[in-house]
Amino acid sequence: MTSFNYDEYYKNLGDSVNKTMDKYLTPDPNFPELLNEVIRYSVFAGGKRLRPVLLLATLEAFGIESTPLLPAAAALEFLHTYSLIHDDLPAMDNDDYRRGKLTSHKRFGEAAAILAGDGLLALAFRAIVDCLIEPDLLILMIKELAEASGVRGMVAGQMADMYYEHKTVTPDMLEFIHEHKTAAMIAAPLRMGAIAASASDESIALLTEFGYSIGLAFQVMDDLLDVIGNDQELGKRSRVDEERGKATYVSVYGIEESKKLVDKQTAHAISLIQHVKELEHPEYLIGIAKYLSKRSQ
Ligand code: GRG
Repeated sequence: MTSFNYDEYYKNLGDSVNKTMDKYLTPDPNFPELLNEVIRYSVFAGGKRLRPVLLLATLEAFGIESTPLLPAAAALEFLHTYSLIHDDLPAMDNDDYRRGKLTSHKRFGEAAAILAGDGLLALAFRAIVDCLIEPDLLILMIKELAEASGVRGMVAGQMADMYYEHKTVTPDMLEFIHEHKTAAMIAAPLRMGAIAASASDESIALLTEFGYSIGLAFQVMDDLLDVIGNDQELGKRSRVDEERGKATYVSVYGIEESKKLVDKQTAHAISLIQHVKELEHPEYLIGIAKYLSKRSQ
């Protein structure tokens, strides 16, 4: 018997997401070419596709065909890309590079980058409507996406992150920032997948906690990679964080405690998955949790 190849499985899911996004971004001669160019530059700059892959893997873990929900997967990545473009702007993190390439505003100018981000945010909600699923479930999925990305989710986390710059940050504040800025958008695909699968409230709650746990582990790992990663760009970002007076898990807890926190959150997440009764393939989600705790980029 051949063993299941996780890398190939996740890569195939990511490829399907790329193809779906490509369809939504076909150039249209009736609209400004620059807008599509900035958007395509940012979307296809080499992201990991974590959020859409989490959605598709959740659906398949429940034994559900994921293809009809590819527009929701694309929506998650469109939204994520908008957040990165805006996060890099001079008014926010003022970064020159992302994923080893010039940031959108450095390459195309600030106005074009702002508009590309705005366009992607709207495109996310346009795309998700194309999911082939019962309308009452789709409405709940759209609500999840809006909540996770909006004023009670990512935008609130980003605001708190800016507000606490150059201030003394307690562990509780740090948790608030990252629970909202990063983890909410990682828990969202799990909740959306569970909703699409008509999972029980108990299972949705377990998957939500799984999402927040791997989301926090992901953020701690991100802070660790800034300090101990090989990538020059990542190293540069950590200096920028320091200059801007941003608290990170490493600055609050230190390297060794941060590594322990990643392992603790990952182990907790994996222990929760065992209790989600309806899952046919819990290993798809356990595999992602393990991959994230060992990632090098
Ligand atoms: C502008 C409203 C608004 C929000 C921005 C996502 C975000 C909020 C800021 C990004 C800052 C940052 C580097 C956070 C650390 C965790 C994180 C979200 C990393 C980027 O996500 P990855 O690693 O990116 O999934 P790729 O490049 O793989 O898509």
